[in-house]
Amino acid sequence: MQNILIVLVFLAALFGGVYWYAGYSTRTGFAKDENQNFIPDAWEEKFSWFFSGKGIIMLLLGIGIGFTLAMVIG
Ligand SMILES: [Ca+2]
Repeated sequence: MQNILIVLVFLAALFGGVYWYAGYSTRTGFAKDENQNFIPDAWEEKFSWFFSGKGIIMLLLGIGIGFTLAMVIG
């Protein structure tokens, strides 16, 4: 269970970092974002599901972390 928790926390941090970087790089003009949705256009073609599913992905990770944390603690 502890390994699952570590993986989930790692994924949440990784995804959070990617979402943050997408917003940061487009806002600063570092990445091309012609349609102004704060997702680098280069990523949008292949990973649009990853951004459109942001809410549900982070929600599921949060639930998963809460569940495994409860199992680990007690
Ligand atoms: Ca875009």
